[in-house]
Amino acid sequence: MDRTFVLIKPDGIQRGLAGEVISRLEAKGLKLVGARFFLATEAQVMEQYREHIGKPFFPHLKRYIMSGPVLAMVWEGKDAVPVVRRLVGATNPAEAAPGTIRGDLALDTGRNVIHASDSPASAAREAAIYFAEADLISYPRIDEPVLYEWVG
Ligand code: IDP
Ligand code: MG
Repeated sequence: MDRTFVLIKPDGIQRGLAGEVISRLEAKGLKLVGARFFLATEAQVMEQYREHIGKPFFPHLKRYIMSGPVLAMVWEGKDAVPVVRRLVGATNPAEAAPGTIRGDLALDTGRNVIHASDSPASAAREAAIYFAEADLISYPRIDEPVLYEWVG
């Protein structure tokens, strides 16, 4: 089964959208396997967004992600990485499709509620910034026999 890394950014927490975001991922059938609520450190943000270091928006991005508590999670399911990226929507919420998290819940690229990994390799690297392997819990969800054609 595939895993992806998701982080509800400080604007999502401040706006009380954590429950809405979690509900959407749960309702899709994805399984929560790890969660932590905390203030991200500069080192963590630099590692999470290392491909953006040096870009003009990076200082703003770093300040934004460190501006308040975040909720980091790992979600598991078939094709979890591309499925969650599609649920999240385009980086610029003004262009994100209606029905997506950013398309429905945000307006500004610099305040777009949620991060989700863009590849399985990124997901593994990003999850390891915030979670030890022992923090991620493998367990059956009771709906799996009906959620997947090949189970049961
Ligand atoms: P993604 O979050 O959809 O993967 P990335 O291009 O990886 O988008 O950018 C990471 C994050 O950096 C974005 O989600 C957004 O918060 C911020 N960001 C990206 N481009 C801009 C920009 O042009 N202005 C302000 N913030 C930006
Ligand atoms: Mg990205």
